[in-house]
Amino acid sequence: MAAEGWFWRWGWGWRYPGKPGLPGPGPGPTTPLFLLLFLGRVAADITDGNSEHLKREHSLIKPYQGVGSSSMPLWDFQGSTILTSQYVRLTPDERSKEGSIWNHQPCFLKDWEMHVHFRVHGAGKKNLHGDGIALWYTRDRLVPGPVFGSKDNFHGLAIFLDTYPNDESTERVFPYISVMVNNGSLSYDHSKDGRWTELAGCTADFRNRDHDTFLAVRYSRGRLTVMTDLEDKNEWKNCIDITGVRLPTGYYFGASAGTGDLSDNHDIISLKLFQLMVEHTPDEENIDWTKIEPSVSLLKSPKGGEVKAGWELEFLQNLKPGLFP
Ligand SMILES: *[C@@H]1O[C@H](CO)[C@@H](O)[C@H](O)[C@H]1NC(C)=O
Ligand SMILES: [Ca+2]
Repeated sequence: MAAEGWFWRWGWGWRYPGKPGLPGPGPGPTTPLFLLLFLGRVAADITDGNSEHLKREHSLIKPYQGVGSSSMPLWDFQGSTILTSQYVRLTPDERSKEGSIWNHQPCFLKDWEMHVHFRVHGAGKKNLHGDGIALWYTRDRLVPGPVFGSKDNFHGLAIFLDTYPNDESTERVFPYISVMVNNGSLSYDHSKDGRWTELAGCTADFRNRDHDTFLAVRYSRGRLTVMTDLEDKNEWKNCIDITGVRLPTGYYFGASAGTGDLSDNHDIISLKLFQLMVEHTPDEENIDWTKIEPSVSLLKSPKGGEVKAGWELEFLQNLKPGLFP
């Protein structure tokens, strides 16, 4: 477990991109043993926040040039979405609104990290606000629908920032962040907050904060990680970390939001996409990544029929005797 903790401190300890002057990632205060063991792999894995790894064509950054313009659009938007100089508002704090913003170009990066600067705020008191934001990496774009303002039975990845517990029997504390991978066959059950289709999730207190709130999504070598920075400390906190996720290249990034009887302002301030410098084996390089079907390999535990995420098993397998000198 120490290795795991160190890995994240090293790779994610600082939310440095976009905040000039912050120290870059450095080895955390843990044992040099792990440093030696993991340095090579980790060093290849992290984004260093360099502007050269920022992909402008997949990023949404102030001033929002090339958004919705007809000549050279980088992003398209629909529904209730409005642009100001300071933010992109997907929905206002009004009932029954839905809006989205979508990258114009498909993304062909195999390994990437998206940093999302967002705000969810409104006049509603506790549990009288909704519904939330969805972040997308999907085959289809700009199609309105019931899933946080976007279409259901989607192909690809969704990250839901759900502010309202529709399922009254839930023990979960909201706001709640969850991820879902879909090949078009699954439907998001809004009345259950997507419980049956969710792969992993965490509680995250991101609503009505008086400072900036951030989320990061990393996808690399089948590993999907979601981190949050909600406490104004410039530190990433782990929310979701699963492996066995297969996503094709050539899908679109997007963000959408919806309100119903309850509402909120759902704002995106920036979306920054970083290319991760990761090597792949020739075998991996040789397959056509655009043909990959979105899927997740969840492993049934032999005991209770309980579903075990791939990473748990992988972690156990990695604890072979002799690995640590
Ligand atoms: C799509 O996903 C469902 C459920 O996860 C699975 O049963 C089905 O085989 C998948 N279809 C394809 C074409 O991969
Ligand atoms: Ca909900």
